Amino acid sequence: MVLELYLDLLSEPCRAVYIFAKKNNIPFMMKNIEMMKGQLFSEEFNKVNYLKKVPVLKDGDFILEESIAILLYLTRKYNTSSHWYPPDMKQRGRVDEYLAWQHTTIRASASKILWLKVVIPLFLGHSVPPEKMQDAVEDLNTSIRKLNEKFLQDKPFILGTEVSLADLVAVVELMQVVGAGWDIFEEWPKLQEWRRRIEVAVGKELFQDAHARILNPQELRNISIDPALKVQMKPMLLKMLK
Ligand SMILES: N[C@@H](CCC(=O)N[C@@H](CS)C(=O)NCC(=O)O)C(=O)O
Repeated sequence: MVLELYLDLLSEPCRAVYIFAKKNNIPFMMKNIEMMKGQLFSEEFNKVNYLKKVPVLKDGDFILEESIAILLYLTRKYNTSSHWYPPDMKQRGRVDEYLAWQHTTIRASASKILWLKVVIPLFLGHSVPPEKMQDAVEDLNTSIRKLNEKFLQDKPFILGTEVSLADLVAVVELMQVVGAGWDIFEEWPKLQEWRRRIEVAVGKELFQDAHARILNPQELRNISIDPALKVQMKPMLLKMLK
C-alpha cells in the first residue's frame, strides 16, 4: 500500500515533508488538505488526525503526526542519503539540536509574521496593531541572529558542506516570512546565499513547486475562508492580539 501524506503546502512543515519525499524519490500519494477551507476538521481527515494539524503520514495502518517525526521516519524507512541525517553521532546530534531548537524560535516567530500580516487580517477583516507586529519582528530577528551565529556560522550548510534536514526545516520556515510579503533574505545576505545553496541542493524546480502557493500574494490574500472556521478561530485570534 502506497504511503499517504496529508499536506497543505501553505504550511511550512508540510513543505519540508513534501520536498524531502520528492527529492528522495519516495513514492507517496498526496492527500491535499486545505486548512483555510476547514478541511482539517473533515470527517475523513479526522480519522487520521488526532492533533488536528498537518502534516500527517499514513503508512498502511500506521499513522504518524508531527513533521519532525515524519521526516525522521522517512529517513529510516527509505534509508535516504546519509547527508540528510548523518549516522555520525556528533553530526546527528547537531541536526537534532537544530530540530529541537527551531519549534519555539524560527518556526514560531516566522509563522507569527505570516499570521499577523496575512492570516489574521483575512479572518478578522482588519490589520493588527503595529506594536504586535513590532514584537514579532524583534522575536524573528533574535531567532535569525541565533540561526546565523550558532548554527550556520560561515559554513555553506548547518553541518558544513552538505545539506541536512536542519537546513531544509529552517529554510521552509523562513519562506513563510517571504510569503507574508517581507523578503527577509534581502536583509541577511549570508542567509540569502545559504537559501540559494539549499534550492540548488534540492532542485530549483522542486523548491519553486513546493513554494508556488505561499509565494503567490494574489492567491494568499484572496483565499476564501470557510465561514464556520472563521467563527471557530475568532476567539483564539483575538486572544493572540491581546
Ligand atoms: N509541530 C507540528 C506543527 C504542525 C502545525 O502547526 N501545522 C499547522 C499548519 S503549519 C496546522 O495544521 N495548523 C492548523 C491549526 O492549528 O488549526 C509539526 O511540526 O508538524
